Amino acid sequence: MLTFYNEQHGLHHGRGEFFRGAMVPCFETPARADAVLAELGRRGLGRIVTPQGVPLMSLERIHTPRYLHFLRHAWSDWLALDPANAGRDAIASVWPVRTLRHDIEPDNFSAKLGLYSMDSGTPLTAGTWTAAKTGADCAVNAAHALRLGERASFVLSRPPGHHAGADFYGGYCFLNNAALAAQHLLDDGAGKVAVLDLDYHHGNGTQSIFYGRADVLFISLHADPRHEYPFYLGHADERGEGAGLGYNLNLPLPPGSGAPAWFAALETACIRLAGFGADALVVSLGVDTFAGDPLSRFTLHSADYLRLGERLAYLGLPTVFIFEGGYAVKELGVNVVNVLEGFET
Ligand code: SP5
Ligand code: ZN
Repeated sequence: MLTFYNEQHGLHHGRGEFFRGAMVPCFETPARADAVLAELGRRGLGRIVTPQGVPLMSLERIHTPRYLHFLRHAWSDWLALDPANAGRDAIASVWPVRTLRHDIEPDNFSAKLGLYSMDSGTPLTAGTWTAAKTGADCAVNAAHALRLGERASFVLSRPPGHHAGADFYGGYCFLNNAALAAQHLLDDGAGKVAVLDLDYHHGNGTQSIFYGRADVLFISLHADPRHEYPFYLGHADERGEGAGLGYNLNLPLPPGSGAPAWFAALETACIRLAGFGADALVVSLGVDTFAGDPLSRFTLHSADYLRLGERLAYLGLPTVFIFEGGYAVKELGVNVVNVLEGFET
């Protein structure tokens, strides 16, 4: 297994996120990726490499030029509003809900923040663009490695990606690494690619990006959005649209679900995957399904992640693993590396 490690991930470190009207420390911290890197080293699981930078054109395969332009210039625009903003993260305070227009980008930067974001829990910081871009480099490089003959690769990066859509950020995510990897596999010659999203939260960004397409099958196992973030997407009746009808499968589970229910849903996912006949697989690997996760309410245990890796290997597909959520920092390394080790053995 080849790991593409984002050495710049620490440049994205939010000071806090809004939660029930208060600023609380960010759950999505640099310590998360550090913990996984340390465990990879302890277990000696394959080589760790640095990605080559990819052109912005590769990012435009998934994200709109307008959104990429916003993200790239966001921090300097934020500073231009008020020099004192250097000591504060950028968070939106107004959003264009139903009946308000999305087609005109406002000049006001706070209004731009609202146009391009979906929540107040995702601070944009001085190093966000650099960290996210290097993460995207990792994703495209990891996809390319499969074409060069690797059976599997792992993107060890943060911020995560699966909540980010073509032109918005949220849920701690800015650039959709899983979508970038899937698109690169197709651009490299794969005919069909499957994305399996195992994060506790529904991968609304990835779903929305591929919703109208039949060349990418999106499957997500997650907590029922009636109760959990991202709340407004991820229901079982979302099956795709147009040419993409039948190529989106959501398997929501009630909060509190444990390994038996979760692995049963995984079997449903694997059956659909087998029927699809993908040339390659992208796994959005969130381990916030862990019993000890501070944000989440599933109850998987560390040993379950070994079993998960073994089940994924049995699909027999070239696979890119992408690190997404997981906030129990102490057990994070073991849980993530257990999946990778289960896959390798
Ligand atoms: C990638 C990923 O896992 N994103 C998740 C974003 C979730 N954001 C909402 C967090 C709500 C905070 N809830 C705190 C509960 C403390 N018990
Ligand atoms: Zn999550």
